[in-house]
Amino acid sequence: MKKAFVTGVTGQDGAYLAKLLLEEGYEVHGGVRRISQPETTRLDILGITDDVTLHEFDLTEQNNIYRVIRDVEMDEFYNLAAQSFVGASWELPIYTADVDGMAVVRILDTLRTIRPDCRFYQASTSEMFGLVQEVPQSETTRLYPRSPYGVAKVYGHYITMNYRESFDMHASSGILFNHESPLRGKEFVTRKITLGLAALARGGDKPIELGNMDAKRDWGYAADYVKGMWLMLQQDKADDYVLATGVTTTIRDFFTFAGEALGMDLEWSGEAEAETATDRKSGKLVMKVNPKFYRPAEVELLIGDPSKAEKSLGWKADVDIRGLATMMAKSDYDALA
Ligand code: NAP
Ligand code: F7E
Repeated sequence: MKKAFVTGVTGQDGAYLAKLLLEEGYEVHGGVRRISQPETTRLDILGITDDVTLHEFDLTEQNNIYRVIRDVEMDEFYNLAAQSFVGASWELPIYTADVDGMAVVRILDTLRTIRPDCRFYQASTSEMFGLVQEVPQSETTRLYPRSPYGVAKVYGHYITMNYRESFDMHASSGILFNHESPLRGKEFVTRKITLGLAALARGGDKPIELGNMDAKRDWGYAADYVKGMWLMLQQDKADDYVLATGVTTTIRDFFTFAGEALGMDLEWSGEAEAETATDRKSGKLVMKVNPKFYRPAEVELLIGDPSKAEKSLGWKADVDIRGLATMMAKSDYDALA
């Protein structure tokens, strides 16, 4: 039986990946950091909490990383843990650099020293493309990060390549475009929208306050994307791969699709800070812009070219943007029953 270790196992991707690995017959171990109240909600929702062996694990602590790698003796190591919220990274730039950047070399160097044959996956991101230098973005597109988060992830990405090339380690990076699900954190825009719309559809009257409505993202479904991570580590040779849908959508259009899934008929008016959305059916104001959610530097357009992953891994995103918005909106609506 193969043994896998997943950092960030309590996060969105960690939970879906743990479920997939269990289905594939792995013994699954996961890292959780010490918090005042242990939080396994996502594993509970997927019904796998008792099937995953949890270890106290913090990316900032070198000797803790060393001991976990020594004791678990894993065959595959998936590094999904991170300070993953771009918006917070301007307030926490040094912490984000440590957790999303430096921690990657802590893990790689420990693996190199005591477990060199373990396969390694690094959670790289489309945020590294930032101010995009090419459309669509692929594995060879020049990086131009626009946030402390993106900059830290560039380090994690390049050090993964460097350890692969320097020490012949099986270390791969998945350059994943945005992927969402009913388990998505509440601060990310898709979930913030579907939670807010569900509350409005259930009789609430609080409009959702958002920032830049014109930003475009290539959004897929998280459960599809963790399959791609696993496939990367099943290849004979390690490499880097973009996972994306190849379709880009504005925040406004995602909002419209989610509203339609809950039976709303939205009327958009105004521009920039004066933009609003009203539901014609109920007459309720459902969205207004609050500049507090603008970012110091924005990533305006992301659209990925997943052809390498499709060809080499046989991977494909199955859920389209309407399917995703509908799944998330209905899940949040049902949870309020
Ligand atoms: P998430 O839901 O925010 O999960 C992040 C996980 O990291 C949580 O389990 C969190 O633990 C853990 N963590 C944070 N700081 C830690 C630390 N110092 N030590 C140990 N664990 C720590 O993120 P996600 O959406 O699943 O994303 C997974 C990975 O993919 C992240 O690296 C993210 O940057 C990257 N990524 C995500 C996307 C996307 O669209 N979702 C796209 C590209 C790349 P707590 O539960 O205690 O907070
Ligand atoms: O923002 C705009 C915001 O926070 C998306 C992470 O998983 O994907 C994620 O990062 C867009 C941005 O995700 C609000 O300005 C407008 O343009 O949902 P988000 P993100 O920044 O794209 C990448 C690939 C990762 O790697 C990250 O870990 O939506 N936006 N109004 C807003 N965003 C938020 N959060 N809240 C708003 O009110």
